[in-house]
Amino acid sequence: MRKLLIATHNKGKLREYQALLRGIPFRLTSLAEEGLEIKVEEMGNTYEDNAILKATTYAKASGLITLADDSGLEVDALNGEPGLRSARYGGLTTDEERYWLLLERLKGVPWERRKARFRCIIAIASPRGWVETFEGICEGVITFEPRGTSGFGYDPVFYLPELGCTMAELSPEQKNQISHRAKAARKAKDFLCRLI
Ligand code: ITT
Repeated sequence: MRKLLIATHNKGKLREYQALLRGIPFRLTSLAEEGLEIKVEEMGNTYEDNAILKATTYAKASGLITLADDSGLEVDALNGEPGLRSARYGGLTTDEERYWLLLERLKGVPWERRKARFRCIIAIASPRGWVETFEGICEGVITFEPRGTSGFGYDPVFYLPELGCTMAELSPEQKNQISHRAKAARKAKDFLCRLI
């Protein structure tokens, strides 16, 4: 079976793709498994630019069809921040520090002005040069304090009004039904199935 490289250094993302892409006609492999140590600097001005940059760089380096995602959290009251900078918000190193910084910056902002969305752009690139992108969005509200221990990143502070809980209070299976990444992955999965 052909291999598909999931090009991410984020363990949470990798875990989710292993579940989200179950059943595709590819065997999934990772940067660690392929011994790829190169780092890609995310210099683009859009999620799409960065996703394409990551997917094409690792496709060339590995010779494999490669999937990368660029994703982030956009908070309306902060004019879309942390956005593209979600992974390095405030120059802080842990997920926990970053979501506390976000809560701090939203201090005094009432519930009705705490709307936010997760956005995910998947890019799939081949070493031969083609590349395709797929988008998924998930709407929510930033809580006043963290709740839940599942998932990763900003999940503990991202409240889903229709479900009445945070993303971190969902099981991995439930998150993989409704998340931004799940929506983008559904489209990517259709594409990968048609590719063979
Ligand atoms: P790679 O570039 O190696 O894939 P990364 O973590 O640097 O890993 P991004 O540049 O795409 O990835 O940054 C995405 C950040 O957005 C991520 O680090 C989280 O802080 C946040 N994020 C993305 N998806 C999320 C999710 O499903 N739940 C919570 N936070 C998420």
